[in-house]
Amino acid sequence: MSEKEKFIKAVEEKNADQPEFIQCVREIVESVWDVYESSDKFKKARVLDLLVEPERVIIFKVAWQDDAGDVCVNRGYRVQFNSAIGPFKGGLRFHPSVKLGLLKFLAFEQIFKNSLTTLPMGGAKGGSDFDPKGKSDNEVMRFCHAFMGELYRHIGPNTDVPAGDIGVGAREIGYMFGKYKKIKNEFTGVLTGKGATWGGSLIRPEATGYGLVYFVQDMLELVGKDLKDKTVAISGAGNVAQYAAEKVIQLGGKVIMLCDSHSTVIDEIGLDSDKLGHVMHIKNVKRGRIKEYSDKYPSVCVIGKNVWEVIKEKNIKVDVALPCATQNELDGENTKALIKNGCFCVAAGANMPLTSEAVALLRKNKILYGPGKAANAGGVATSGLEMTQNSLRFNWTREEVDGKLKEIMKSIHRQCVQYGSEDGYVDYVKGANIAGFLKVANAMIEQGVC
Ligand code: NDP
Ligand code: 2IT
Repeated sequence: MSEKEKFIKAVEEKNADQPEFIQCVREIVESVWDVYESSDKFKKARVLDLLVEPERVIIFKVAWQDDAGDVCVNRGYRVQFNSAIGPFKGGLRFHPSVKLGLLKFLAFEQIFKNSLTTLPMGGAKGGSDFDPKGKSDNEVMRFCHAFMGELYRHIGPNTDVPAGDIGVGAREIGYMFGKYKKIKNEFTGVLTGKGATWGGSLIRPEATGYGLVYFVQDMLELVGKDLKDKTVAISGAGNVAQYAAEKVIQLGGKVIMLCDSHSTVIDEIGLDSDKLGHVMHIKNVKRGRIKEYSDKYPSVCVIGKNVWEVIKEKNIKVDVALPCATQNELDGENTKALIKNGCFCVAAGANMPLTSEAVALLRKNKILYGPGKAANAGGVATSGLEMTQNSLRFNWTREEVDGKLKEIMKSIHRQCVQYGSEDGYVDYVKGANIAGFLKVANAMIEQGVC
């Protein structure tokens, strides 16, 4: 067995019940191994062994009462993975599937993503198995207050700055910020994704989706293509999917599919801003299901499967695919169908939305593929810009933040090209992993064994 396989096997044995974490570690180790092995400095410092162990994991009880007065108990987590290049930074996820292994993968991925942004942020992730679906605003508030009633001890504007992720949006950030401020008696930039009138950055709500599409533009430009009149399939109907769709439409692309965890809508004419406004109303205001889209636009087709299954079953032609829902949503079989149907670019709005088999197929077929740590880094990058504005006690305009976001996405793209170009094909997986790794590994070594 090679040294690399021995290393991966040891990680597997130590984290046997954490498949997503192992999947993510394997991908990064496969990419950086040659760089690691050829460096005495990295090997002597055992930098990879140090990297795969989180600095700290916090697990806590969250007790709260529902509207009927019944006691509810959830589990809260914060994985503070690596702070070599800045304070811990990363989102909070509220979803019934949340457990330690899932958050370890997300926090590990975040280390390299944050490194790519060019900003000084370490990697973290947290959340709870709490399900906000079907809960009243008051129940969500009581849960968020109880969650922050413990988390506040472990975070701070110079220590760890959480933000949103699946199930955590502006409403939840507001409740958590209110509780932190009350307990600590201080108004600081301890969370990002705050409301625009109380410390939030303009463009942060849009940033992940917009940044994803800016990254796609950069990928396409390099091969002499653009988004105009291209057919685009987007999975998800939440924060990332909505603003990815908005930017694609602004750039003249045709968004024909969106989905949520229950069904996919196919709108062959393509969404426009009115239709997207309706999706935002259904998902953000009514907190309903995407299938309600057909109540107003009856000509669309609704199918109770995800976007990628639907493309395979109905042989739908798409040029660009943007998975923006969740991890491992796009598997090998559905990727084969995408390729067969002419897709030439896939970029991940979600974190690790492709299975390992799906990624391998895209790379083998030399399809442009932007992995999440590069393509969706615009969200956390703009969180970094929110932290800067909070420190300056100043707010930039929409145009200023959007301009900086575009520049950051270009810089990430350049780093991927620098480290991932091979025989005229840019392997963005390899490029992103090596560029992200080098900065963090060097910082760890410069700080000594600690
Ligand atoms: P939201 O909660 O706003 O939306 C998530 C969307 O994905 C919803 O439409 C949800 O469906 C759907 N979804 C969630 N889980 C599943 C599932 N198991 N199967 C099918 N559909 C599912 O989250 P975000 O848009 O913020 O996050 C989406 C992805 O993007 C995640 O992977 C997240 O980690 C990643 N990401 C988010 C960033 C951010 O700034 N928010 C930054 C970078 C990455 P339903 O509506 O039915 O719940
Ligand atoms: O996965 C991610 O990058 C996020 N959920 C955003 C994290 C952040 O701190 O803005």
